[in-house]
Amino acid sequence: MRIGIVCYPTFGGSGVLATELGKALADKGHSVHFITYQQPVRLNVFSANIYYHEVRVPTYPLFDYPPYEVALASTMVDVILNHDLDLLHVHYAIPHASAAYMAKQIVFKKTGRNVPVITTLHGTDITLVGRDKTYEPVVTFSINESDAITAVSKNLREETYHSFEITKDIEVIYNFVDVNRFNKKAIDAFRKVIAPNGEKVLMHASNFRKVKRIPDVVKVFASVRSEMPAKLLMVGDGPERPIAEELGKQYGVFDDIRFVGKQEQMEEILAISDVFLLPSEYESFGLSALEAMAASVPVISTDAGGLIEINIHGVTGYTAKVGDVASMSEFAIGMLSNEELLAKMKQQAFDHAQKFDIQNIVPQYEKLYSRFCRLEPCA
Ligand code: GMT
Repeated sequence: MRIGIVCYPTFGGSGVLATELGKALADKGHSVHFITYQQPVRLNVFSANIYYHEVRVPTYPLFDYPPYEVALASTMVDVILNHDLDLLHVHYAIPHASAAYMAKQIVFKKTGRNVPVITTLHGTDITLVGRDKTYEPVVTFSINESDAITAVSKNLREETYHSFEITKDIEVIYNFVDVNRFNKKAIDAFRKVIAPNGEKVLMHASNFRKVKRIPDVVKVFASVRSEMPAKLLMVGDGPERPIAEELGKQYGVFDDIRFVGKQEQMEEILAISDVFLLPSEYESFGLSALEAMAASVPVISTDAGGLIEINIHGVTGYTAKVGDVASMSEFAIGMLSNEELLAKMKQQAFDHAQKFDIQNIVPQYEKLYSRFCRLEPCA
């Protein structure tokens, strides 16, 4: 099929997932057209089946806010017409679903063709930004106008029904991970640089926004550090970083924290980690936790949102209530000070990640697409 994928090109989970999906579909012989304002970070391969269409947003002195959505919809129209796309799959509702609605109407007016639009809801487009009264009417309308709607967890599906007047069925297609890619042996030299004396390595990865509760990461680490030699790897960057640094100093653990910035080679960093911390206020899914599990790293997270669908308490790691730093610390210390338990949890985390392997999930999207095939058998 010829599939248009619209996403944010940044390190955020929705962009990562959309890019990995596009790459997997291209590997399976589909033509995949990425439509976004910048080369997606994970689009780091060459494939004859992958096309990239940059959305240019011309500026003009009158525009305090250049109209990205208009430029996006116009680019979608061009790509649909020039490449005869079979469907558009948009990731993250705002503003992608409404831009797709606009593009669909324009193509219909021009050609009489109804291009199917599939919207995948990812999280904050529903639970945070989308609920804002400024956006809500357009978000509700454009979700309802989509030909198919998917959510990345059962929790997100329920949240969507709860917060918006959705008149259609929302299907759950879980996020996925390429287990083969993440199932890596640790690079000894790298481990020696980070933990030269065999310290335990804790890790957190995110965009360091408030919802991630970065201070809780540092507090849990400080508790662990008071019991054993340990290091904390902070991957990513964002507004809460200065707070993490400040807290690290306050707790006297600053020298044991390494901020490694935004990284593409997550598998190499995960391979030297013993525990992954994700104490978020909310996660629709928690793709970073799944990537950790695929690398045999157990997860200590909150039980918020869809996290409990991914991280099984006492099996793949542990979950605690939001803000319950004491329990999360206790779980981390318990696991890190018991080699047998740690090895068992690592294995169980890895085993559970298989359920979300790319090979199991991508066919679910293909099956969804095939409902909209124009040709039989679906090309
Ligand atoms: O919150 C982020 O880290 C970014 C955001 C995004 O859309 O890029 O992530 C959301 O989508 C991810 C992929 O489906 C999920 O794994 C994250 O849990 C979700 N974030 C939240 O719900 C806060």
